[in-house]
Amino acid sequence: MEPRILQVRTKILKANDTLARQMREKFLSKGIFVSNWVSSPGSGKTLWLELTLRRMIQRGLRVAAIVGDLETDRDAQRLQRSGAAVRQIMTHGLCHLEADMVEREFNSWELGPIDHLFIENVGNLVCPTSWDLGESLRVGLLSVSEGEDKPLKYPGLFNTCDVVLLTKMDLAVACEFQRSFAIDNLQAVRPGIEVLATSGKTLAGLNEWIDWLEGRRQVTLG
Ligand SMILES: Nc1nc2c(ncn2[C@@H]2O[C@H](COP(=O)(O)OP(=O)(O)OP(=O)(O)O)[C@@H](O)[C@H]2O)c(=O)[nH]1
Ligand SMILES: [Mg+2]
Repeated sequence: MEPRILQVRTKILKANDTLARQMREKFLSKGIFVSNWVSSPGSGKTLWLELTLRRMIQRGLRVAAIVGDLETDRDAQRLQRSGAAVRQIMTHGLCHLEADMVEREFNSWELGPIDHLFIENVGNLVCPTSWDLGESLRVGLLSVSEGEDKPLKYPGLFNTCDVVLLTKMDLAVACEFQRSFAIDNLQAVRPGIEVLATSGKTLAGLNEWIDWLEGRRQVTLG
């Protein structure tokens, strides 16, 4: 990359990091646990998030979600079916969310107290990597039809995740998915990473996931 372009890019990323740090402190001081969901397009973020929101509401937790897409508010409409407050950000060509977009949306929202704020990022295995959104947890998803090698091919993204959900496990046999190979590859790029196997169709892993996530919130907020 040309030195001048590199300088501008570094400056923009630094400004994003500074804002994201402030946002994280603000969210945590309000008792809000923020998670940023990243994965390739179609790997199951919206379906699993809708199920997560629904189940958390059933458990009496206060939840809200922001979802980013290049175009359409289709995902927001799907997530709203859970009963949660949801906002859609349309990026009109940008392949990731940035901290100031989330901040603007959050500040313009009349939202009561919440326990969890979920951010579904734009589907992409590269662009969201360097953009901190003020989250306390980064959730990666890897669906069984993508191939077990994706963590090795996109180490930048999987390396920034705290937990990875293996999604669409109901299709694992048809895709000849080798779970242990996928887990080994995830461990190679991020040793010690938590991995959970899930299906949005059979609901496999849902209760375990909700328990894990709520546990993380409680530990983080003390
Ligand atoms: N069989 C099966 N299909 C799933 C599962 N999860 C999601 N799908 C399907 O996969 C397709 C994509 O799911 P979405 O939830 O829209 O994926 P996404 O990651 O939100 O996609 P983008 O927002 O476009 O990046 C939909 O047709 C879902 O019904 C699953 O666990 N099993
Ligand atoms: Mg989606």
